[in-house]
Amino acid sequence: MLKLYTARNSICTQKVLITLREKSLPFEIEPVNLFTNEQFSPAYLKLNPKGVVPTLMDAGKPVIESSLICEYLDETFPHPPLIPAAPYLRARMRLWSKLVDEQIFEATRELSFSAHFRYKMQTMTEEQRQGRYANTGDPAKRERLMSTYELGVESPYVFQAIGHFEKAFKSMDEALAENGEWLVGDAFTLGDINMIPYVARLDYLQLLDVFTAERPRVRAWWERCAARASSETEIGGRLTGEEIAEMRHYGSKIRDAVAAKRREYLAALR
Ligand SMILES: N[C@@H](CCC(=O)N[C@@H](CS)C(=O)NCC(=O)O)C(=O)O
Repeated sequence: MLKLYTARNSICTQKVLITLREKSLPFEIEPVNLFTNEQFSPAYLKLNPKGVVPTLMDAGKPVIESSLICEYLDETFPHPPLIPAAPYLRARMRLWSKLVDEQIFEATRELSFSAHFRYKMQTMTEEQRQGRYANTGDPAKRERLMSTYELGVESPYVFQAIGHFEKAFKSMDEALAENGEWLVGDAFTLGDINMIPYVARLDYLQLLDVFTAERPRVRAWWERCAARASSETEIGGRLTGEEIAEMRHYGSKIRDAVAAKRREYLAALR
């Protein structure tokens, strides 16, 4: 049986969960609590040396990095296919996972931390909080975490996040203008799955329409994706009412600031 190490409400894991569900694969969940630093336990670091979730275990072997896990699942369990057959479309599909891995994951993390997780981090002991910063082993990540914890929406990383999302939504709008319903070719693929959790998070934080109010094609794409059984079950279906209410509550508080920073970002473009 496949086993998935994950934390509650982990955006990176959600794309893996959707992929598993689209393929009707049975799996079991092994919970990792990021707020007590379980991701840095020696046993977990052996499986995932980066100290992050998700990790998929297949026949006792770890597969890490959510985009790679999704591709691994598609190659191992090819039906229904979620990677296009044509090499050109595969390359187009991978542009979306590259975008997420290079920019959109961090953009979402920074928005979530500045809105919401910084308050959860206040419930950690000072020792746990310092442990989380120190254990990342990556000075750039540590700097980003500390900045969003301390400055919230005023962190410069939030401004960068807004710029990254603005560019991503522009690219999505262009892809949908060309393809119609989905981001790559004429079928639902890992291209769509890669973007779903990050758009869902903005939606829960009440920040999505800041970027999509004037992008009806993207809104229609999101409605199609959100209505899929895999997204409903694996994102909303795994959250408690309290978790959803918290995201809405804290996200709404930074909404005006995010909209103002987006206007500032757009005004600086020539
Ligand atoms: N590129 C990795 C990122 C994984 C990642 O950062 N996961 C987050 C949860 S969504 C995590 O485990 N964070 C724990 C930490 O940073 O301490 C992937 O896509 O698998």
